[in-house]
Amino acid sequence: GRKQSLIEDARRERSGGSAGSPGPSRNGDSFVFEDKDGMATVNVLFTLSNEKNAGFFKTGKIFETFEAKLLHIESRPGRKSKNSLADLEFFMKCEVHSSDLEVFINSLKRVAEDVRSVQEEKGNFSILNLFHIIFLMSHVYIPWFPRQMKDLDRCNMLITKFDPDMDQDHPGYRDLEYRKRRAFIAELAFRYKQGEPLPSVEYTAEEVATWREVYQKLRNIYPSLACRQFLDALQQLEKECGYEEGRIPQLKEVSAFLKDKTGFQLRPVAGLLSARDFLASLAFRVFQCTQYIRHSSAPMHSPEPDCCHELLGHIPMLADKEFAQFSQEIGLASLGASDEDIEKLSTLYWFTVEFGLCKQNGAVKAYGAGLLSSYGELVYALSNKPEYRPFNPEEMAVQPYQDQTYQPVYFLSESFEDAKMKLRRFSETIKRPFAVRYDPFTCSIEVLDQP
Ligand code: HBI
Ligand code: NLE
Ligand code: FE
Repeated sequence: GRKQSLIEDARRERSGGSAGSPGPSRNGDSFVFEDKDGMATVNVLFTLSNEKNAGFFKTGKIFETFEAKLLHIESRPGRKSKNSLADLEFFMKCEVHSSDLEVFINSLKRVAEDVRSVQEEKGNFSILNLFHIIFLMSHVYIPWFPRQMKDLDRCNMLITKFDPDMDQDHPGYRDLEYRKRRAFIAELAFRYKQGEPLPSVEYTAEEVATWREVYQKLRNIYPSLACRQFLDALQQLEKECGYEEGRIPQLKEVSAFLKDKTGFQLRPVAGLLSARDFLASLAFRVFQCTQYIRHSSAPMHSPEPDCCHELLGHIPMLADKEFAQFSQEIGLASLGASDEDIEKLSTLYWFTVEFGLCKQNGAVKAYGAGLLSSYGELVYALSNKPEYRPFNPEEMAVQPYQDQTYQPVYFLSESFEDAKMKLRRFSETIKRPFAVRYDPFTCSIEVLDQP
């Protein structure tokens, strides 16, 4: 039955026949049962030997990475030894994306011995002790990460820090009107699905007045304190994108502007996101933007992001090619990283993208968005009060930071080029059992076997 049709299929394929049609086929060395929707079911058989006992952990990682669905698992003592768990032969039936199949099998070959894909396997297999599997797998958990742009709809884990409904110190805590407004704007973000047109907000006169105050004060000091890339982009935004003190720009128009400049695009977010979700979207050149504005009683500094911070701090910098690439690289390094490494990357992000300083023509200038959107901290950071340290990712990644008020220490880079190079070198030290690459044609992440 099945075997016969497999042989027939292989023959047909060789003569250039029914390639791609559903049903069993041979893909390289693998026997595959292809589904219609790009998924393939494959039976793999492999041995994990004594010395490579850690192989089982790694096998689990590979399954996680490729989002392989385990449909069936059995084990039996391996051929070499008959007595221990350490030398086991496994039989697994699993479902993977057809396009990943080859890399999937190759990855298994790196951690296991005698990897074969078989049509069916009979023998004295037994179902492996479930607790044993759970125990082994629990050591190798690779966090889920988005692989396609639409997966960003799942990157929505909010942090309740600085929330006006929860935090008694928030300037809006006692202002029910403000909290209602925040809830309304948050709802727009909750409903948003990737690819939809960005929601517009009709800002009230009070909100525009806050924007005006922030814009005017900052606009005056930018020429002497902001870096060249920022000033260039701001000028373009004022000319081409309606940036002015009398009106809060809409995400929709700003996103279109950025798309043309660096391919970055925006999506609305309800508030502070988990570092993992926030960084992951950068891998796709997607920037998650809040749309509400800070409370009118504290325009010169806010510990949380708001539209002043996004529009004045981040957007001009994201219009710079060099900086856009720098941001995406932090994002790519974060995909599937351990919690520990996410913490390091988000600290790096903090001291660069948010609070970075750089030298330009012998003077110190700001490129960090957290500085460029806070009049109070921008003036402070470029005064002689804070401490400056040279750009050094190893040191920056573990430097404790301040997220309530001004930073006690800032890191000063020689240039963006230099920062990018050092960051790239640092991300190479972050170990993952796979590599990732962004495919700009499909806007998706390719997971690659480590070279
Ligand atoms: N969430 N919405 C939003 N905006 C940010 O700028 C932001 C975030 N979450 C985490 C974060 N920034 C940084 O502190 C880094 O941890 C990535
Ligand atoms: N402190 C910044 C501001 O007031 O605009 C916001 C920082 C968000 C991380
Ligand atoms: Fe920010």
